[in-house]
Amino acid sequence: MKIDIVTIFPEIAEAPLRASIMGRAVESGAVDIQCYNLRDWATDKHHKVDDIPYGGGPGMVMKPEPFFAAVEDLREDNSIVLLMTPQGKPFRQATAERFSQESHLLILCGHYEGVDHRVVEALVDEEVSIGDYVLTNGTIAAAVVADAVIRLIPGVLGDERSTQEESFSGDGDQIEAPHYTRPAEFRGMDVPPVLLSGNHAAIEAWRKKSAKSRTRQNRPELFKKRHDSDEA
Ligand code: J9T
Repeated sequence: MKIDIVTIFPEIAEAPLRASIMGRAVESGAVDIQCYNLRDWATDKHHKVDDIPYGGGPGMVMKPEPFFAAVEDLREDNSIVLLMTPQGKPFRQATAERFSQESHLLILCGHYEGVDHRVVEALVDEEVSIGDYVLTNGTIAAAVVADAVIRLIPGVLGDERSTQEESFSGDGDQIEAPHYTRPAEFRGMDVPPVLLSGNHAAIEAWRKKSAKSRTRQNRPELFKKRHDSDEA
């Protein structure tokens, strides 16, 4: 898979994508990631990428020309063009799964003030938001999408089972049970004895019950959705 990120801050996207699991995914050839500077497609002397808004109001709007030139250079036959924006559709685990099946993601990063809407209308396949908050720039959001997608590419994680059994995957809509590792007792806090019992059925039952109560506690809206429709 190939992921291209177009941003005015390529250095913000580079660092997280070159380290740890994503760095290894790049080195192994499972994914090819390139970060491009949008200013390289600005044709004026000052490499200007924004301008004042038509209709007035505060702040600046990102100009269409550099985005059009960048996409025309980087787009391929099978590309999906994404724009990171707080006005986008919510990015979920199911979205990451869908994107992980694509051969080329071309991710455009906006600025918090906005992007000329002709970019959205003419170039963008999907506007994507990583949550209901505003960032200074979409670059960190692009790195979030790249991370969530890359770890789903077969072979990138050692243990494929870990992506199938985790929060939000499969029948999803529930968060995971708590995890523990050694030591069994730490500062007077014990690991739940069932996890040391070797009784796999009892461990499974404990995990189900804990997942349910943690979902109720931390994600009441997910809990309600799941338990309105079935009695799991
Ligand atoms: C400027 O971009 C953002 O602020 C942004 C992008 C994607 N998702 C968000 N929630 C915010």
